Amino acid sequence: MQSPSRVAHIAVILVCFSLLCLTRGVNTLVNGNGLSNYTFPDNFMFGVATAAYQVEGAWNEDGKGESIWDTYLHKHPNYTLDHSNGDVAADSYHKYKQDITIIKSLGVKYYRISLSWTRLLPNGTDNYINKAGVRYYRRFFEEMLKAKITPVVTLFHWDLPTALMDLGGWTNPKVIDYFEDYARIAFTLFGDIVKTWTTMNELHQHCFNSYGGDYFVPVLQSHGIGVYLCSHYMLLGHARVYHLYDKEFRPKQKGKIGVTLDAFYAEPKDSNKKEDREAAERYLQMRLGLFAHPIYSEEGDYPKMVREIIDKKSERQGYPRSRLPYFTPKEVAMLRGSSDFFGLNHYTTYIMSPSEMEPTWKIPSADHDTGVKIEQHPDWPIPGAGWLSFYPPGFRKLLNWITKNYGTKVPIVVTENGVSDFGGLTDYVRVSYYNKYMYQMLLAMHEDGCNIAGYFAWTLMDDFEWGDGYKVKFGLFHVDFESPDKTRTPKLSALNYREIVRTRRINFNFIKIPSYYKYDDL
Ligand code: GBH
Repeated sequence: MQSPSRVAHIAVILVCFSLLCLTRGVNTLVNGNGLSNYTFPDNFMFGVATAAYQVEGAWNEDGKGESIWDTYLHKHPNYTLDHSNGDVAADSYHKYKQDITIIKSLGVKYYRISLSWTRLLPNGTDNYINKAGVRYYRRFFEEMLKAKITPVVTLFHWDLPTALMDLGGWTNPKVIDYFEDYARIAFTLFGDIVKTWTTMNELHQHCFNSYGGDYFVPVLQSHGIGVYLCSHYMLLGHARVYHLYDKEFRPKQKGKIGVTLDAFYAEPKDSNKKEDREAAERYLQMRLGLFAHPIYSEEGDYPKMVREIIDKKSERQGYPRSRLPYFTPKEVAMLRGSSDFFGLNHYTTYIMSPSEMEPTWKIPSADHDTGVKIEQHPDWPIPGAGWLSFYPPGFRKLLNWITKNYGTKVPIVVTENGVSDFGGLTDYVRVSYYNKYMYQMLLAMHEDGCNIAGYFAWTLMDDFEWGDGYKVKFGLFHVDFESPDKTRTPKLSALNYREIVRTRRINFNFIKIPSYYKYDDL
């Protein structure tokens, strides 16, 4: 038996110790005023992002040609949740000056947009250039310049010219030539103003959902073959355009060019289980490594694990050759190092465990090749779109995974991050999401040594969200889609972002978040 005084003594020590732990815990997060202890460096790029089809509207105005989204949604109006399409969207084609005004009000210095390929080249090919399209982007860039906002421009954010889809889209290697022609036009026309380019947005989402599945148009559903042809030729298309810029334009225009990849982070379902940890790693390699390894790794080419899995499965399934095409040594070399930054889009995390087969999988398919059962964690809230759960630590872990695999030589630029809800100006969930995700990014920068150069919030304003139509909202600004003016109104998250950009740190007390939205345990 211990004496009561000794017990009391131990209790006091324990209480002091836990208090110390507590204050330390809070301290590393924020100081007494709710301010993050870490700050963003002065040269850190803060921006907002949108994409042409999601905001521009004016789908057939002034000579614009049709993209796959125009064509498919007109033919299949019920495809989207609310039977909507991007015909008008936020009408940025007419309201781009308002857009610049609201971006200015946020204090961010960068605006990431994408060009509509068919607004410039209605047929997809450069034998005919649409002058009205050229004028539109020209004015837009000039206005940005006046407002001291730097454009960051994506050449391809999924709106492939229908004329090229009819030839097989990205499963046809010839499309690479047409992509290069289009890129040359864009660099020639706008390269005096535009100094940061990304070739393509989210090759993985595009190929896996448009070619490998049915989540994106044109719903090709070539689950095991088209998905990899698309990945392969998009990668080559990216590399081709990188070198085009590097050789023919960079010497004079002196800009930067890269690519944007996307990844959900993958947590093992049970971190004590080796097979779950392996499943999570396999998922990351099969989805992100597939695209990142050829570009950012020292040795180039597809990750060995990916190569082996798909080769073996293809053989067992009786295919005469692997469903994942091979790069020639010259192509491996052309891809390696073909990006000046690591453009990363990140939204959420899933939990992983191994599986041979699931009821929804096809054979062959990328899912079956990967052999991982992907689930959402029951404890992580889902504030809007069903696929997006709220788990800030996944962001830091993903940034670390990228750093571990590809090093710190090439800076990461977070080209998209954000959360959806079902609308409203008092968007506490979004305030909380941005505070917490950006804080995880600060930790990755300051405590883990990740090289992160910039961050773009997705998205500037409510937009057309692909298959979800207008049902879910990602905007910092609300858009009144019913009004002819498509009035833009700042949400709380816009005010909060402005404060982060202004002070270069996160102020968790700037907007008082009702405890229901805080998700303090995450
Ligand atoms: C980004 O992609 C896009 O770049 C952007 O255009 C988009 O508006 C934004 O996110 C917000 O959605 O992957 O099978 O679980 C995110 C792509 C595509 C991710 C569909 C979730 C759900 C189907 N999203 N996906 S699945």
